[in-house]
Amino acid sequence: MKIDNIRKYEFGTPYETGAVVCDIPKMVGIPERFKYDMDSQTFIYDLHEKDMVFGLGETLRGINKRGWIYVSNNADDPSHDENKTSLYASQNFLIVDDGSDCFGIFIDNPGSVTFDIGYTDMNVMTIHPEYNDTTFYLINGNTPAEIVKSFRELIGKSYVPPVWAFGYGQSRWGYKTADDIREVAARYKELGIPLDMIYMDIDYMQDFKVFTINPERFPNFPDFVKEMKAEGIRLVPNVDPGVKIEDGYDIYEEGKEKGYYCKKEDGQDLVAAVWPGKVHFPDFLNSDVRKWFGDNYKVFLDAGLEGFWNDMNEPAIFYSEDHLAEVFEHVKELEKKELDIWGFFEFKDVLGSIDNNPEDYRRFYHDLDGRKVRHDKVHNLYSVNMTRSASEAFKRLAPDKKILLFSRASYTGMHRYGGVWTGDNMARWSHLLLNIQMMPALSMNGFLFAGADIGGFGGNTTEDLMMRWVEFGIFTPLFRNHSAIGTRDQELYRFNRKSDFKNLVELRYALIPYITSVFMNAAEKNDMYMKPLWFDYRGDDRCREVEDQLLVGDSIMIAPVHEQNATGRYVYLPEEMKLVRFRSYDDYDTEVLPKGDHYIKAELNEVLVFIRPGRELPLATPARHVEDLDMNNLKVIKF
Ligand code: MIG
Repeated sequence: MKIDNIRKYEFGTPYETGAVVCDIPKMVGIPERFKYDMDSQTFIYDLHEKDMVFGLGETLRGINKRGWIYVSNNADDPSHDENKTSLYASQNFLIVDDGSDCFGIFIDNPGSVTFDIGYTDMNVMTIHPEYNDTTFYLINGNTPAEIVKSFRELIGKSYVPPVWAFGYGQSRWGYKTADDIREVAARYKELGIPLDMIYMDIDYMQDFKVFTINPERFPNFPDFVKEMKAEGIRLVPNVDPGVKIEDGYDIYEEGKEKGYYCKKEDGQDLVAAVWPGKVHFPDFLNSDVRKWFGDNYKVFLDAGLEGFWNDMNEPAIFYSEDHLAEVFEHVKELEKKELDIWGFFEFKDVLGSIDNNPEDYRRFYHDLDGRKVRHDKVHNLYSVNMTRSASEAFKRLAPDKKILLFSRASYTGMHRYGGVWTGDNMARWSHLLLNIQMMPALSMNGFLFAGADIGGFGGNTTEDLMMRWVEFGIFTPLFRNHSAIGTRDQELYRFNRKSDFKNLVELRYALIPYITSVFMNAAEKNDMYMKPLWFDYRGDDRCREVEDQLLVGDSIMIAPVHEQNATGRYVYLPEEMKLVRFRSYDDYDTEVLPKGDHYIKAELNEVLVFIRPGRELPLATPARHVEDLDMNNLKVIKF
């Protein structure tokens, strides 16, 4: 394929990241529109007064990224505060648009890349890769939508999950035994709340060893998988990359013998610690290692499992053996001195440096099929290749099956192998808004199958936050309630307004024909699943500032309520639309509203959907499982 509106420029010696699937001829010189500062190896663009910046996938702040600094450097950081610069993902595609002139750029560099988008100077965007080795793609087009399409052609088609993965999933860190899971299934069944998946977190493993199942907690595991499937529920386990160092553990020993782990400068395998205790990291950047790790999924596939979530693949490091030794040395020195106040802060900083330490990511190497590379230079590719390893294994081991697969960390290119969830958010209203604002940027970057932990992962949720979050989650392709061990229980049956929750989840199931058709269309035609209003109403300056309403496909707009105690909200209509205020799939009222600003009531159990002129919204009759939906017998609400 040749895409003639894309210009490609190379700096240094770029790595084969696998992000791009098309051959684009190389240009010489500096990318059009940009200045380049040789000394600091920085690309500079003067922002126009009206420029908006869209993209960068799973990042903090709003839909318009202007006014902050973002660092693509996959990080396991559970505090997603506004002042942070890195999350779990690095998706280096963005669009600059002033309303008449627009262009896109994709920075293909798997090391750390800093995007200063009007942070240092409100009128300047600078892009600075830590290591020079970069392929810079400049994408021209008449509209943001056109540019997205070209970019997506460049990076290849998005992952499509099995249809049941569009159902509702219940997850929680802390379901320890088969009986815990049976209980969850039974409670949902009792209330008649639809449910397609129950996720298994790390507690199912034997001593947190990858590809093991604790036989006491889960006796006769394949039978249990069958039993649950007969109930219409698929079990989806968490998979972590680190392999526990333990003599006699077959996977550890095989990887050791074959030299499949990431090595330090001196050739020794890196020793890091994660959940299993001390582990080695498989070198997923090597094709033999990918095949080996992937083949291990056979035990899960044989047990009847059809879905997986890849966690901790930034990779997260609780500590490395080497750095921990340094920390103890440092602490011993401090102990000898009498701590003055600066000594005290030094002491605190030393302890704070133990996990996810930048130095540790410079301590080990990959064998990129013959090219030895220090980890930090290709850091963001680790998750891609872990997910690729699974995806390629599924093609070999279960060629006729669609497998659900999504990952925590990501980089461009991983969208071909799996989806993403957005990691450890908190039970905060601001994180519901963040979820809304991340979704269109994920779509732009090809991550169509995406979603957040509904209700919030960390902290204690509340019934109203959960309900509002479900009301947004019913529109996200991945619709999963997940929370951390130690937090308040948040399965929907834990709350008082059980019938409202049931109505909302049923509404999701009624919407599945629409959701899956928008999804498939986006996957096949390289379109977006969720879009900012601006993308379809570019002439309308009022849409520049709409940060909490989204278009889902071409037929509807949503305006989720994301504020505590609100019984309505302001909504901007860029044209006349038909409001459908849902209380359940068959209990709603409708009203045609003119273009403009409106205050619209939405009680705690009500969902606002707006149908665009000439469009229609199909609704199925809900069922307890996706596969029981009658997709041919649909009711439609037309406008
Ligand atoms: O260090 O497996 O983001 O979803 O529940 C925490 C336990 C490890 C992080 C994941 C989260 C999961 C948790 N994991």
